[in-house]
Amino acid sequence: GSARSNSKDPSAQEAETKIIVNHTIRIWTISSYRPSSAEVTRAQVLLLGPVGSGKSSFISSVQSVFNGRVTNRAMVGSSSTSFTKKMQSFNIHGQNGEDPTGLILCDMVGLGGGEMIGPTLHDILSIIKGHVPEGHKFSPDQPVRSETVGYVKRPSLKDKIHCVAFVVDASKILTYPKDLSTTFQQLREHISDLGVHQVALLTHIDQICSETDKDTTQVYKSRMGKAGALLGMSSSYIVPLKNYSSELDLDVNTDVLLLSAVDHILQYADLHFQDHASLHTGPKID
Ligand SMILES: Nc1nc2c(ncn2[C@@H]2O[C@H](COP(=O)(O)OP(=O)(O)O)[C@@H](O)[C@H]2O)c(=O)[nH]1
Ligand SMILES: [Mg+2]
Repeated sequence: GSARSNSKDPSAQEAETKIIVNHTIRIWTISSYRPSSAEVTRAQVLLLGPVGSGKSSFISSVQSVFNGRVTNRAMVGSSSTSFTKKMQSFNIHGQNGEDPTGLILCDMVGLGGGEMIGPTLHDILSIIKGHVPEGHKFSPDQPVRSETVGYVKRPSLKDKIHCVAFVVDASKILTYPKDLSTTFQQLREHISDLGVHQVALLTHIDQICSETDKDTTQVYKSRMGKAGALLGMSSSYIVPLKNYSSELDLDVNTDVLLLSAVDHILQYADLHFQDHASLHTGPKID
């Protein structure tokens, strides 16, 4: 409120204004994002990570930022139901739900690790290549094949995944099963072979902050390092964030991190479009 802002020193108030202005600009920039390829109208991003890492919450949270209010989607927390066995794409909409942004986030069943059965490497790669139809139900004993209902035989750029975002929970980074790291590295190798760039989202950072009253920055730095090791990724590809989980109102600091994540994702999706364009048209001779 204004009463509180009045008691602040001018520099703090200036900083706060700066955050709000940046926030507005960022929402506007992302809302008006369009892929740099004429072949596609939206960047399709696949979220991959263990059950409970916050994939569905991320989609819901990003949607909330653009809606201007917290919207909770039913898909959050539905860990072992059939809901998560399907692939679902969510078009992120602008304020008032009108203009869709140039971003589609794809949610799917969580990766295995331990005794959980997740999607197979084959099925994940089929999605990325654009063969899998929307709403396809994954089943470990029925791999995606050309006989699969709705199978896309000759996928074009618009059917494919343009960027992969790995999602890991910062509060569980020390206790994830060891074979999860192997799964990630294997996935990364194959996805890189397809020419698709990858980033990572480190969720639940609000929980690691409450774990200790001591030096939070130290804990935070160490978790970023651990996430990098788990994924075999440099920390410059990892964005820390907190999803909206139980709060009723938006918070500008939470929004800022969520928007950074989206910005980061779009940057790497666009890199894919640029790579793709130069592959097909070659250098311009002028
Ligand atoms: N505190 C906190 N809880 C989160 C965060 N992200 C997700 N959650 C909660 O973690 C649980 C699992 O999240 P969900 O999005 O369903 O994970 P998914 O299985 O990867 O789709 C839910 O209860 C969420 O409310 C976060 O950043 N912070
Ligand atoms: Mg989910």
